[in-house]
Amino acid sequence: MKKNRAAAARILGILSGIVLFGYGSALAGSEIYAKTFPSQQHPSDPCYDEDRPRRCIPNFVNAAFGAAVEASSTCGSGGPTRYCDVIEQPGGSTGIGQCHICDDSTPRRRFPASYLTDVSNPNNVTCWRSEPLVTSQSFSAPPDNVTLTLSLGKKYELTYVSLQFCPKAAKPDSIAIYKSMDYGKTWQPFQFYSSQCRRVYGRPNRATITKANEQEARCTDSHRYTGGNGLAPVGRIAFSTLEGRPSASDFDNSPVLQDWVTATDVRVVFNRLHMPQQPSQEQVSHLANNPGTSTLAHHYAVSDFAVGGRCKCNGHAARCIQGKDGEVACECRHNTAGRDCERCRPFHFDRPWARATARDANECKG
Ligand SMILES: [Ca+2]
Repeated sequence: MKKNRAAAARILGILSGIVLFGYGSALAGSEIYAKTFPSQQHPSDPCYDEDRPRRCIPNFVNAAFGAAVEASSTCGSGGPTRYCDVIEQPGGSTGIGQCHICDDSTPRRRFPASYLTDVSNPNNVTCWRSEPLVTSQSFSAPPDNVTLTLSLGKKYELTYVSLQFCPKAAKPDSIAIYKSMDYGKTWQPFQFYSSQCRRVYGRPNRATITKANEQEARCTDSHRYTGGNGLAPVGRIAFSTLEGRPSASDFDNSPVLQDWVTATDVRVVFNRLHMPQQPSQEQVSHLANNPGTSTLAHHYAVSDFAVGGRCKCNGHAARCIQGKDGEVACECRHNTAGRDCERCRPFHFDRPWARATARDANECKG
């Protein structure tokens, strides 16, 4: 019934066009048709409110989900390797638990980087593990760099970056997060974690962010207090990109922060598993009885690497789609064009391009 009524109305509209303007050109008729039935022009398009353009944004997603991560080190990738669990002991100290074998050629003993971005199921935690590390006994020892690189294949505006560490594994002391805005050509610091910010990264601990330095990475030791101390067996770090940045409440009008949250790639560098410290009497005797096992417990193990955000379309698209060339791009509206709808379509330069805001879609006009 509804359909019939709509069809009848459409015919009436066309007729009224003809009646009003006589037997004008087909173009004039179609223009009137479009104006008479604006909702028919963009049926259920979130980028338009009837005929009025309005800001539209893609859904919030975990952009890392299912994406490929490149790990600089993976336990068992070069053949069977022994590693050991870290266990929490009464009193808060940690010790060495059971030892196991990782081996990339045996399904149950594999810990590939793909386990960082697979389905997160609390009943079946899948972990990536690095090769066991050589422990450093001094502050001046070289850092035990292990790197994870995630390529999103498209510009995103990120809200958070989080890492969930595996049960029965050490939680790293010093972690650096970098981002790229040009598909991995250049990188810039995003966030640092360390119990010794000044010493490891040359930055103050928990520095205050002002309007003058909103695009600067901070260093914090806060990760030490979420889930225990630096060697806690379970833990998570979550970096909120806008937290503590003054213009976050006025994001629409802050090109600095719009730039700050933009990334095509995210890189995590585990710089130090833990700072050298005085081992407990118990650990000393354990090491004496089990030579070599201490080193095997020193590895990085992460069960989930998540990156929350939205495909970046500058308010001019409601979704991103994969083109025939395999590239993901925004489905641009408002007469915009480009992978991120970052410019006006040809012949639509009557007003300069601008990002859509809540108030104004800033449609390009021809
Ligand atoms: Ca996993």
